[in-house]
Amino acid sequence: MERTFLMVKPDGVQRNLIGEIVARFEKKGFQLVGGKLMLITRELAEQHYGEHKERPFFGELVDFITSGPVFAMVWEGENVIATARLMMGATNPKESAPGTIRGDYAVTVGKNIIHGSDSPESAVREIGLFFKEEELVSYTKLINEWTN
Ligand code: FUP
Repeated sequence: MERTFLMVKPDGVQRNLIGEIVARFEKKGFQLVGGKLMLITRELAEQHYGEHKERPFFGELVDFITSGPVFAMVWEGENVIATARLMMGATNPKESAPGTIRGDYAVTVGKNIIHGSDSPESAVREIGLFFKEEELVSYTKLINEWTN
């Protein structure tokens, strides 16, 4: 079953959106297999956002993501990587549709509430950066017979 890494960023935690975001993915029919509230070190932030190292906003991005607690999660389900990206909305909230998480709750690209892996390769890399294998729990839910 496909897995993705999702994270409520410091702005989402401060704005009390953890529950709302978890609820959206649960109600959609995806399954939470790992989750924790944590502080990100600068080292982890620089690894996580390594692909943006040369971008002008890299420093601000690292400052922001390390500025307060985040809620890191692993979710499982059919096509969860692409579907979670759709549910998040476009990176820039100026372009994210109403009904998406960023479309409903975010205004600026710098503070856009949620991160989600953008490909199967990123998902594996990011899950490995944030979680140990023993922190992830696979289990069967009977309700999946109604959604899958
Ligand atoms: P996403 O995968 O949607 O999180 O978007 P990106 O990987 O392109 O960008 C990662 C983060 O960098 C975004 F969440 C916000 C930040 N960013 C900026 O601050 N300015 C930009 O111009 C682009 C991205």
